[in-house]
Amino acid sequence: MAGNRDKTTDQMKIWKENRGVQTLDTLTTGAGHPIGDKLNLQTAGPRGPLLVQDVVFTDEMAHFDRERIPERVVHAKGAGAFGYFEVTHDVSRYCKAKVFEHVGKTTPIAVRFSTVAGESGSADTVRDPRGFAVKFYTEEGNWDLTGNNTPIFFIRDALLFPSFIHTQKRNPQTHMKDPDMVWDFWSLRPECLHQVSFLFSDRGLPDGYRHMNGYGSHTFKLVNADGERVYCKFHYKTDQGIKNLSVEEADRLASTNPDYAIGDLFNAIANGNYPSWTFYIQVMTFEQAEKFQFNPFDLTKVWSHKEYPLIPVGRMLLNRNPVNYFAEVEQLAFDPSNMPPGIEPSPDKMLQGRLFSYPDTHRHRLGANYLQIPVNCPFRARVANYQRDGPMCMFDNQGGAPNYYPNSFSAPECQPQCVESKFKVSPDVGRYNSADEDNTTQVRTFYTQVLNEEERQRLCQNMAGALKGAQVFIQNRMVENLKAVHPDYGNRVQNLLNKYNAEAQKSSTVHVYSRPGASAISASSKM
Ligand code: HDE
Repeated sequence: MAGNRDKTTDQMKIWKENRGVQTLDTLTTGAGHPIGDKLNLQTAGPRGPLLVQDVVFTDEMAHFDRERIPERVVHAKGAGAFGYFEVTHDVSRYCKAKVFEHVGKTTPIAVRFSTVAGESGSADTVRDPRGFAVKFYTEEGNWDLTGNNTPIFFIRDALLFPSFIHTQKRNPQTHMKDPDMVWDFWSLRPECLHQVSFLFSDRGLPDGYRHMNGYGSHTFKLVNADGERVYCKFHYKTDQGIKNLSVEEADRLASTNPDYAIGDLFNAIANGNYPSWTFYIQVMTFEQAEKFQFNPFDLTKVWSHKEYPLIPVGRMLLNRNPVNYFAEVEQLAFDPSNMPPGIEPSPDKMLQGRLFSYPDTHRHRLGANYLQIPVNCPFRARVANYQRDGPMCMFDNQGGAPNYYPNSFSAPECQPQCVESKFKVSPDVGRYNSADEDNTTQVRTFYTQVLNEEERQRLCQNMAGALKGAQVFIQNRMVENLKAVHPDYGNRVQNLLNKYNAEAQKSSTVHVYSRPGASAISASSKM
C-alpha cells in the first residue's frame, strides 16, 4: 500500500516534512485571538444548551456557512499550475506586445485546464472539449488567452451560447443529462458539425491535460510598433505528444479515479517532470482576409496550415503546483478582454460576446474587486486608475491619489501610443443569420483526409453510441446533417443506429418514452 503512494496522496506528509519547524503554531480565531479549546462547545452544564458568547464556535461556524462561492457556470472542474512563457523566435514584426519583446524573454504564467459541462465534482475523463486557459502576467497588464484543446467551437454567434450550454448541462425537471436536449440542439444547428465530429473522434478523450494541444481558437489582431496590423491565431502544441484514452479506459477511470487528470498534472510537476508546450501563431494579412474563401472570423473553421503556416514563437512550461487550490485555482479568473497593447480582438462575434461575459461572471462569482485577488492581480504592472472602494477592497485603495479624471494633481495619465488600432466598420446594423455559412466543407476534409479508416470507424461508433439516446426524429435529422458532410459518414452512423434501435425495441428499453419527466408533464397538464 505505502509503496503505491504518489505525490498527491502524500501531500500532507510532504507538507509536514517541508515545514521543518518542530514547534506548533498557535491556533487562533479568524481575528487572530489564541484559542484555548477547539474540541468542546461552551455550554451551560455538560448537556447544554450552548452560549451565544462562544465566539470560538460562532467564528468557526459562520465562516464554514459561507465557504462556497458559485462554481463556474461552465468549466467548473479543473486543474491549475504555474510556470513561465519564454520567447524563442522574434515576432516583433507582427506584434509590439512586451510579452514577445525579444528572444529569451520570460513571463510568468498561470494555467487552468478543465472539462466543460460537468460540475466541479464530475469525472475528468468524460467526452468533452478541454479548457486550456493561460494567464500571462506581463508588465503591461495581464494577457489571458482563454482557449480550448480544439481549434474550433460549436457555434458562431454568441447569442446562442447560454442555450447551447443548457443542452449540455441538466434537464430542468429531471436534473439529469438529457440526450434529447444535446442532439436536438446539435442537429438544429449544423454549424456544430465540425466541433461535434472532432469531439466524437479520439481527441474527445485526451489522456489527462499534459498530452493535448491548446488553441486560442478565435481570430485575433496583432499590431506592431508601426501600427501595422495582421490577423492571427494562437496554437500550443504539446511537447509530451498527443495521447488519448480509449472509451473503455476513460469509462474505467471515471469510476475508479475521477480526478485522474488533476492528479496526473499535479504528480508530474511534483516529480519535476515539467510539462511544456511550443507556442505558434498563424498570420493572415487584411488583404488575405478579404479574399479568404470562408469568413476568417468564423470560429467553426480552421485556417489551412499549408496556406497559413505555423510560425514558432516560444515555449510555455509548468513547474509549480498551486500552494492552495481555492486561493490560486478556484479564484483564478480568466478574461479574453485582458489584452495588452499589440493584441486586439477581431470582429469574431463569439470573441466579442466573450469580452463581456467573462468579467461579468467574475464580478458575480468573485466580487467587484476580483482583480485584487493575488492570483488575478496584474502584479507586474502598477494599477493606477480612478476606480475606488467596493466590497473586499484589499490594498490601500490607491491612498490619497485623486479619484477623478481629468485632474490637476499629477494623477495617472493616458498613454496615446497605447490607443487601440483604428478599423473601418460601415455595414448596416442588423441581426444577421449565420446558420448556413458553409457548415460542411471543412468537416468533409476532417472526415475524409484527417482521419484514417480506423479513426473514422471509432468516430461513427462513438457518435452513434451517444446519439442512440435521443428520439428517432432527432437521430434522423442528425444523420441528414452527417450525410450532407459525406454520405459515408451519415450511412455508417445510420446503420449503427438501426442496430441499436432494433435491439432497444427488442428488449423494450427505449429511454425516450420512459423518462419520468415526460409523464409528469402530461399528467399535470390534464389536471
Ligand atoms: Fe467560455 N466561459 N464562453 N469559451 N471558457 C467561461 O467564465 C463564454 C468559449 C473557456 O479555467 C465562463 O469564468 C461565452 C470558447 C475556458 O477559469 C463564462 C462563450 C472558448 C473557460 C464563459 C464562450 C471558451 C471558460 C464560465 C461564447 C475557447 C474556463 C466561468 C460566446 C476558445 C476558464 C468563467 C477557467 C469559462 C463564457 C465560448 C473557453 C461564463 C459567453 C469559444 C477555457 O464566462
